[in-house]
Amino acid sequence: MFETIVALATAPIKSALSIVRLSGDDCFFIVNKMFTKDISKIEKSTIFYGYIKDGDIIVDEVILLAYKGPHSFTSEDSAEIICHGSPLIFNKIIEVALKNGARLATGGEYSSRAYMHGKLDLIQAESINDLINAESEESKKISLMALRGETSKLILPLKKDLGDLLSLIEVNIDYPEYLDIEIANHQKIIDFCTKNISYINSLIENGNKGRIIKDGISIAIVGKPNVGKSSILNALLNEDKAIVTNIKGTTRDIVEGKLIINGIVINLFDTAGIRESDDIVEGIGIKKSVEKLEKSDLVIAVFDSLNFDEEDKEILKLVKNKDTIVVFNKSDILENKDNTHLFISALNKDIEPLKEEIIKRLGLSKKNYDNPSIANTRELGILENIKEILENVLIDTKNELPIDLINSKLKEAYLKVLSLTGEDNDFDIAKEIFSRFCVGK
Ligand SMILES: Nc1nc2c(ncn2[C@@H]2O[C@H](COP(=O)(O)OP(=O)(O)O)[C@@H](O)[C@H]2O)c(=O)[nH]1
Ligand SMILES: [Mg+2]
Repeated sequence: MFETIVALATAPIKSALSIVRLSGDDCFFIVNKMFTKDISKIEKSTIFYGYIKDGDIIVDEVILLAYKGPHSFTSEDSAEIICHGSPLIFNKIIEVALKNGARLATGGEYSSRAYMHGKLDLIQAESINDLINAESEESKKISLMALRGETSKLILPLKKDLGDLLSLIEVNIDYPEYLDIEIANHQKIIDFCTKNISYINSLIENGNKGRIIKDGISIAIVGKPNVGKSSILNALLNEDKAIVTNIKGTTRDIVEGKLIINGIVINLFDTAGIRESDDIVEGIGIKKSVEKLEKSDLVIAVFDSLNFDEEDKEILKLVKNKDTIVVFNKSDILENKDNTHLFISALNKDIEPLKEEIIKRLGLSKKNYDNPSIANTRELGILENIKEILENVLIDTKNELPIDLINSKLKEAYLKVLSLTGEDNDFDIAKEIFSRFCVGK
């Protein structure tokens, strides 16, 4: 029994039109009580023109799209009421639906039902949220490929190989007396693991690139005071966002800016110059700089082209474990530039070499944008788990452990594979995922 749920699918603001959605077993029954036409006889989907009414009182003139399950997004009987976009009207329509037996939908409940009825797998469902939150054209592309089921297909070869191996082992264990079946020997398992660990590695590598395209990356600009960090932020953003002066310690708090290079969202963070300081406020800023540096995906470490001193060496120590681009700023005051370092001049907006280096470091080519990739953090985490299990299986197999012991680990890996798309029917996980969605989606 799927209760009929109702929610506003559009933004809760005044606009030309708004959409109120209903879905559930009693959807048509409830709609019939509040609409001037009978929608219960439709075959697949039909558009109606009519009036929403509260008893005998007309609430609004609307267009109503009715979908007979399974020909709907959720697979249930559904309706979308396109009404005039006034909060007074859409709230009233929701109120009337509630009065007639519907209940308010929770966040992501429509998508969750589509998943429960097998219309979408979890990878597709997760992509809906990603699609809504996409901040760049390329990010949208990746999420759309996932929604269309292209990404889920990447799992199929692994699932098939593992399924075949498991059933072969089962047959060997259950029917040892049969001579004409293929033997599940250690070599077969070794071959399976070698092939599929490498396949998973390629999925993870592409997934991480996809994740960068989808979610963007964070870059912290660090260095000692006055080397031109804020000027670099401004030059990259092409606006005067951070205050620039020749007074050391001008930037005290993190200044953020968003930039899109090659379709990738880059979250830039200008930080307070790192140095020994007795000033309490500046000291807090410096602490924040170091924290930001540690959390970012990539660091731009800035030095002055003319002087490199002990303080700079400290900065180099701080970034030694991070993926770092070292730049020498103020190249305009330099007579001879060699090719061994990255020279830029934020003052003259001469920062192309830095932009090129950022793109190079991201390791992205056009190819990454046009192929599906498992770019979701949850899904990537599961792939890492599966890889770990298979690596253990490989060690056990090479040590010639009994096959029935190895079998239980392979089964564990298989369950993880199913959990990628939600075929393991772990509804708690699904619930957690859908709770992050908006109401009405
Ligand atoms: N000549 C020259 N001066 C620069 C350049 N970039 C920044 N400056 C100057 O250096 C001083 C400090 O710059 P700022 O961006 O505030 O440095 P921050 O403390 O590292 O954020 C200012 O007076 C800037 O005008 C550059 O490329 N060339
Ligand atoms: Mg600054």
